[in-house]
Amino acid sequence: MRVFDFGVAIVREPGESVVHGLREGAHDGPSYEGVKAEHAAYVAALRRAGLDVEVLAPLEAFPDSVFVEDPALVFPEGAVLLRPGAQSRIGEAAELAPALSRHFERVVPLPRGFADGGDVLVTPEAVLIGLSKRTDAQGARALAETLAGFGRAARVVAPPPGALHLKTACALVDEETVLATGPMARSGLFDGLRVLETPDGEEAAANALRVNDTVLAGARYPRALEMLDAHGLRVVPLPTDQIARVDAGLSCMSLRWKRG
Ligand code: CIR
Repeated sequence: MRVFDFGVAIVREPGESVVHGLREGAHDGPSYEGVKAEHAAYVAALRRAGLDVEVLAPLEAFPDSVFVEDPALVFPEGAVLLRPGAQSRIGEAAELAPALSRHFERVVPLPRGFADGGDVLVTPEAVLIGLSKRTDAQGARALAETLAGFGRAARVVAPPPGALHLKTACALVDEETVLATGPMARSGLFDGLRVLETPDGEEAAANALRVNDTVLAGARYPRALEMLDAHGLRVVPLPTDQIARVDAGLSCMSLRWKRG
């Protein structure tokens, strides 16, 4: 089984409060209708890729709760309820617990520290846990220990600064290849993997998502799409203009796994 072979996904509808989602920088926020439309296109793409998608109800009290990948991690062996590093997001994990308990016998809370799922990249060789403003050393170590209990080898890494999350700046696009921004490509984190570097000005394309036989990628990055296509990948361009306004990309809007 490849690490990007998935049969099931959980997503959450955006609430109207998504317009107040966290963002760094002074640009305008997204519109609710815009995020809703991008989310709908994303869910449709997951279904076309062959996944059963469970759609959870919006949570107005949590503006960023559409980004379900940050408060939890899932593997065929079980789920981890994380402790997101942004104060406004910490309660999102408990909100996911009932849905995860319906699907998994084993749902383990992160015992200490802070860690966001966006900082976790699964490669065929290991699970990489990137330190960031959201994932501290204590949380990263605790997560590595928790994953060891699942029989998963994990490695804590220190990515170059500048990206919100590890997966803001890289994605595994096939079993041997990572798509990454320049700084991430040169970081030495991906020894043993081929690295495709995002074209200048299209760094945000690195937040792509391989799902079964397709790569979901931002439609606003034509040169990155062309590069992925030239690499022989089946690419599905999706609109990301609105979610980009709250510092998000395609990896963070779903929890995905293969039924055991
Ligand atoms: C946040 O700052 O937490 C949200 N506005 C965006 C989260 C995006 N998640 C991700 O890249 N994994």
